[in-house]
Amino acid sequence: MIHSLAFANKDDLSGRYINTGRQGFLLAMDVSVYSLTLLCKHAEPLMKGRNGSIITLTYYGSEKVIPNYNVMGVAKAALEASVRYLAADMGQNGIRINAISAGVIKTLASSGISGMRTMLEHCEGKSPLKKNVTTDEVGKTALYLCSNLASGVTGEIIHVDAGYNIVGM
Ligand code: 0WE
Repeated sequence: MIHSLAFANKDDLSGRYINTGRQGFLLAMDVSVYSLTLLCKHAEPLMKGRNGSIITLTYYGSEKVIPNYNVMGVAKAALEASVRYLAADMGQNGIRINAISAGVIKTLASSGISGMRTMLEHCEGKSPLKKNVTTDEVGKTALYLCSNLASGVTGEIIHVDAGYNIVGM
């Protein structure tokens, strides 16, 4: 099962995080975090004893402050913690769950986010592999996590970001 779902109000993805209202906060957490827990609850009986694999998508804004990512950064931190607790719950049924922390990717959806071009150029220059990752590269890691090659991997956050997250300066 692939959980690839997130939402925050556009107003909550700019300016100061401190101004996030309760409704916007709860909406982002509900759609972006709780949805995974609820999907897992319903998937568990279907996957039980069948080597199930669950994947969710996250982003570096959960670990470090990325300008304007704001409430989504807080939601992704909660999502990553959820992956660990869900892994502990579902391990007994042979179900694995992991997150892919993807680098910034140029897509139709991301072109609507202001400052995206600057972020893509920054990541390309700073990452060890000196490039932006592609949806294909994220897909290949998803295939690995779904496959028997990852039979010993659960509760993990795997970065697919050309190494961007390891660089300090
Ligand atoms: O997780 C995301 C995108 C999440 C997202 C994007 C939108 C835009 C349109 C959630 N909700 C909405 N709601 C909308 O109305 N990313 C990792 C991509 C992303 O989004 C950003 C980023 C990056 C990177 C927003 C601000 C700053 C950086």
